[in-house]
Amino acid sequence: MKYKGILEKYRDFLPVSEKTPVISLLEGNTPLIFSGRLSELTGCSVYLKYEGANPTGSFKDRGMTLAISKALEEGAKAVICASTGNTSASAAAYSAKAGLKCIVILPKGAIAQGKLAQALIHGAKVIAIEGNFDDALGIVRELSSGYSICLVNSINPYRIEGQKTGAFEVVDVLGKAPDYHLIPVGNAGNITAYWKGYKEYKGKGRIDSLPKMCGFQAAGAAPIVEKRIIKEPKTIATAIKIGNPASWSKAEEAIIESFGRIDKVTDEEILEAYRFLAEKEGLFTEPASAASVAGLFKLKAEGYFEKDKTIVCILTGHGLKDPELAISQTKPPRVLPRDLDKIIEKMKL
Ligand code: AN7
Repeated sequence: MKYKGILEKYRDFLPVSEKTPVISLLEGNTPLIFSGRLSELTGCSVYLKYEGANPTGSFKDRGMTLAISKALEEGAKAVICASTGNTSASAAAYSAKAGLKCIVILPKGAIAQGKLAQALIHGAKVIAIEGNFDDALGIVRELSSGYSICLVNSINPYRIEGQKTGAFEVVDVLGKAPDYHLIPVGNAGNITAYWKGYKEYKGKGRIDSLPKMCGFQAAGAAPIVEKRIIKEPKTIATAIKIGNPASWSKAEEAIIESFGRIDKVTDEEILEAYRFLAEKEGLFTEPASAASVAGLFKLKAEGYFEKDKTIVCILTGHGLKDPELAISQTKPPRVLPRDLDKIIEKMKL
């Protein structure tokens, strides 16, 4: 059957009716890639779900297809979001397709270049504020309540509904639920959504067991781990530089109900995993995405995983989102004259 995006594929699980004008860029259906190296390391079967393969390069498209379709169905003329970058890129693209005005509030200077480029080129009205993501979210909450603009941050329940389809895809490929589900945590919408998805599949008898949900925050932005609001979050993983997550209690619920874990990984650990994924797995992710694999290395070192289990790590966004970071982590190319001998001499493999 021709692939038509997550709203058509998982229609029975989603609040979509004949009246819903489906706005889709054929998101979802992302690769679940087996990792031989990580499997050997852990004694488990490890799979990496490459969400960077979504149309705007991150998992946000799963929630945005539904949020924008419903906004249109409900007669909205404009949508608004605060963002560390990916939400705004996705909102801008889906709004462009829907013919909706899109307003984006960003923390100034804290957005990776690729994401900013996306929001701008799709024609969103982009405003940078002097403040962090949490300040930006506070502002859009106020604006959307007073001015009949539809809020498309993950506080919007349709975002979570759409994103839960990630869990359906994992199960549909594996034929079962994984034993451990590792995922980066920022605003905590995605861990909430995956947990909801797994539970719904179990409710329908599609799986017998549920995974342990293991969420990873950046060490300088780990409010859930430290059980306190972080006023000035700090991390190179700008996507998850969030000090007061909107879905905080839902994330805690997922972790407690699933007997999982919430933990933090340092920027060094994130960068190590980021480089590992690029150099050994052929997967270019943005740094926030590598937090799940940084978490895998950390839990493995602690002896957390039982043998012969199945582990899924979610790689949330594409590496091209943050080209500056990739460049900063590598050596620039050598410049040589147009001289074959000199080039051969330097080619030393
Ligand atoms: C690549 O775009 O919050 O825990 O405003 O872009 O569901 O917030 C992005 C979050 C992980 C964290 N990985 O997911 C935004 C935004 C990437 C991300 C997260 C984000 P949540």
